[in-house]
Amino acid sequence: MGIVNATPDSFSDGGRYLDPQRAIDRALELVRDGAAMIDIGGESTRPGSDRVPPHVELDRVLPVVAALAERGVTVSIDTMNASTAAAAVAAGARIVNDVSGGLADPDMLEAVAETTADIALGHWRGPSAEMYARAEYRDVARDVTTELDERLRAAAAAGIAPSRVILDPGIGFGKTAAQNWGMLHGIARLVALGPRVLVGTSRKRFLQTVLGDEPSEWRRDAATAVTSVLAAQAGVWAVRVHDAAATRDALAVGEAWKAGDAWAG
Ligand code: PMM
Repeated sequence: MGIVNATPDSFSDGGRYLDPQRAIDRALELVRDGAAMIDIGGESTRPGSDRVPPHVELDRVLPVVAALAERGVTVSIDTMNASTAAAAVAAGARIVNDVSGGLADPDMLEAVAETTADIALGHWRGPSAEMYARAEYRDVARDVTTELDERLRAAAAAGIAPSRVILDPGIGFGKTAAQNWGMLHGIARLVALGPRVLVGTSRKRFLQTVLGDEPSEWRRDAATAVTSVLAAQAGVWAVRVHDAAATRDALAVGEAWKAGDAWAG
């Protein structure tokens, strides 16, 4: 899943793709680089960021969603607003990606239930401005899996079958760097729950645990590509990345390594 943030302030690509034509061009480039789908966002969720009004978010994303859907691209809409989700699906989006797992907007699950779109439910313990205050876990992989199971049940109660649900552990959301690594280490527990799993590590701050302070974009993309391979090996369905080419190459290397047993004596 390739990322295009049509925002002025996202963590990594903020300001680059606010202009719809630039966002569309970037998305098509990601598809050429091997992305199977494109996630479009119009509201930054970086730690400490404030919410934007839904009409501002919608104005940013709708022309991009419509243009890409028209070209046959599988589009995911990254939003916590039911009204934005519904409008984006009407314009051709196939996945609603809600990092709050349907908790930020009480109308979200019902709005998606009325469509045929899939929904990605992220693990979330509150708005970005205050999320680190809630970063307490006894066993992060177990606790996140339990909380996402509750969101899966809430979706089912609203009329969204589990086959339409994708679960995301919310790397960087309400978790310290150590907790993010603990979550990735235990990702198989979430995979075992059943629904497809999506993981987003791309260029995130916790990678500095291994990269050190102020790593270049190139080094963050290389580290992300490694997480993509390890996620795939753990049974994860998709990874959300800024650099589709690096992840595509890394996944191909992982596949070749696995296929190598055909040549072993
Ligand atoms: N992370 C961000 C935004 N949207 N969606 C999903 N499903 N999973 C994520 O981990 C996730 C997301 C924040 O990162 P960005 O500012 O680089 O887009």
